[in-house]
Amino acid sequence: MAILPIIEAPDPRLKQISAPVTAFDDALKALVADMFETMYDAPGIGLAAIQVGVAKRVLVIDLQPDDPDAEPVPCNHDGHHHHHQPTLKEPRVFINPVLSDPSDELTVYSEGCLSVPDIYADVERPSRVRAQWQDLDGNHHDEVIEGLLATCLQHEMDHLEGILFIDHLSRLKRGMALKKLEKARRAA
Ligand code: GNR
Ligand code: NI
Repeated sequence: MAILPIIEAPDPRLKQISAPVTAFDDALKALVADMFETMYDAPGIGLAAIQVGVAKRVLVIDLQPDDPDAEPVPCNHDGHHHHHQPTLKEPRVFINPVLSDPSDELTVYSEGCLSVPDIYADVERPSRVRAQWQDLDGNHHDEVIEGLLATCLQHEMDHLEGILFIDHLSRLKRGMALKKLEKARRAA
């Protein structure tokens, strides 16, 4: 297991189109394990393989990365005892994902990206999509996905096509984001 370096914009590797996975072997399992470790360390809720320099159609997502600073939640019926209840990890792997049947309904979410650090901007995407994908054993899955998972999955799918969330912004806003990124990099 290893935490891998995350590639940042405007690195041209992020514009590559990723290739389908054909071998569901130990190397793929090792890549996915490293991607989870890298994503939890960052921390982020999703990661595409190209963000660690591997141009393969592999995504990992966990909307509930165990957060030690999570808000305490009331867990007794009387509501008086509030104690810390860590969120449970919910790791999901999507290999060779295909999205279809986008809903007409759209959802706006203030997105961020580990490859575009410290930049956040509203992006509008279909609220629901049909997703078909394979798991680590090559088994096929088919589900309608909604909510934050739909937003995140569409963000990750874009990475497989060489698209970043800032590519959905107006030229002006994208220019401002890239300038801010360049400035932060010069200061670092
Ligand atoms: O950690 C992440 N948060 C996020 C927030 C809103 C929409 C998408 C994301 S994915 C992002 C991690 C990342 O860059 N994945 O490619
Ligand atoms: Ni991203």
